Amino acid sequence: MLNLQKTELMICAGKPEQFPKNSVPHVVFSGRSNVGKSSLINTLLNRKSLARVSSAPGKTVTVNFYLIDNALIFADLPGYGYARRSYDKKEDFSALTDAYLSKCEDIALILQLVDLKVGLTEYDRMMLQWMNESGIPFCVVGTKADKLNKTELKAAVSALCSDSDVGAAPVIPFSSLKGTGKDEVWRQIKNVVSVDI
Ligand SMILES: Nc1nc2c(ncn2[C@@H]2O[C@H](COP(=O)(O)OP(=O)(O)OP(=O)(O)O)[C@@H](O)[C@H]2O)c(=O)[nH]1
Ligand SMILES: [Mg+2]
Repeated sequence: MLNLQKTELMICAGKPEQFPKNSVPHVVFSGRSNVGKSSLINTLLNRKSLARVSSAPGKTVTVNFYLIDNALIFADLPGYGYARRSYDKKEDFSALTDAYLSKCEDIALILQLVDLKVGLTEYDRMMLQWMNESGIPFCVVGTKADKLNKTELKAAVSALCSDSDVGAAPVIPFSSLKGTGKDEVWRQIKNVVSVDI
């Protein structure tokens, strides 16, 4: 059994040399700034504030690696698409993400987070197309489900399910406020990672 209590922040990597190389499977959290990546990590690990949740978007500017019970890594990517960031810096951040995604051989699953109220952005589509080509398993996690009523939620989820860039990937509605979707996200992780969770 994976002991979620035994989770530590390994490193906030600002350059590729700092990426961990310990052959532990990685689950990657990708999505635009403010979509809820850090909140999802906290919810999955039953923590209030392990991953820093930002009041202002664009706070996570490093790839943050969390090691869970020496058996699994959660990689919190810098949020993309934050308009107020300067052009140069934005380029830097995507270079860091690119280096990680293209070089890391331990990525077992990517969770692509999409705000259910916002839907797919241009950057989300770029990520989805890259993931489809890479062959790395991925799921779409629709965040902030608590902000939509039943009808809106159904429409938002079915729009994602029928999107050609999403393809056959699972779509999981999620709310960190209510805990909705938490078990389903863990189920998807268990599907691809051969550790006893
Ligand atoms: N209503 C609601 N708000 C949420 C939910 N998840 C996150 N938020 C809020 O959205 C904001 C951003 O959440 P974060 O988890 O920091 O988002 P992030 O994707 O890590 O952002 P960056 O690190 O800037 O890329 C915070 O104010 C959260 O409280 C959710 O499920 N429901
Ligand atoms: Mg964050």
